[in-house]
Amino acid sequence: MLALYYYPGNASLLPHMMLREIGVPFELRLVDRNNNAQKSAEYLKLNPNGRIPVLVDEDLVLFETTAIALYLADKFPQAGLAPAIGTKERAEFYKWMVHLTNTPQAEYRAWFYPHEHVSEDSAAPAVKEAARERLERMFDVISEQLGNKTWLVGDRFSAADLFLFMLIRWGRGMPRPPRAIPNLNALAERVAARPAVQAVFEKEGLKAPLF
Ligand SMILES: N[C@@H](CCC(=O)N[C@@H](CS)C(=O)NCC(=O)O)C(=O)O
Repeated sequence: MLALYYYPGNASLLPHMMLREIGVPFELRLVDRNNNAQKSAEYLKLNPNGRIPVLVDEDLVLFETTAIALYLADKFPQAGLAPAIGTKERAEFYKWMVHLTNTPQAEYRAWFYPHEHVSEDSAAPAVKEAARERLERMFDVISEQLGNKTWLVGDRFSAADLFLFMLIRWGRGMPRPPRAIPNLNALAERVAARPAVQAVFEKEGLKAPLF
């Protein structure tokens, strides 16, 4: 059976939402961040980077959220979480999955963990502030690209919308949260209303404000 190593609200949220959308049986394994379990010898055997999530599928042990998401979309094509291979929509889907992971997701690392980017702790607030400015610009661009469309890729819901939802959610404590941008707020509302996503909120114990 598939197993997902997770912590509530962490990057594991994307594969968790996908697994519930797919409707396949899977096991959830909590990585207890309160005890730094993501840095334990046992967990480092799964992901030597000590980060969440990891997906295990028999002898496959996969780290990197986006690799997990692409794998799940391919393994369960009937769930329709990615457009068909070889289509222009599939290319757009790749663009968004890669952009979301290497641009806003990576920038959030600087917002949430600014101390990782400095040698003097006193410089951390300036790093956080610069990350805030860059994140705001990134969400402005995503908003412009989304325009008045319902979903990010073509006219169909996909894993890219779940990914964007997770990133909008992570910014809920920012001075100008992504939900302050009307079309991003509307997309987040559409995603949050999905029964599979509601089931994930309940399972992970995520409470309002959800984004
Ligand atoms: N590029 C990685 C980043 C994962 C990541 O940064 N996960 C965070 C939680 S959202 C984490 O494990 N933080 C705990 C730590 O770094 O010790 C991925 O997408 O899987």
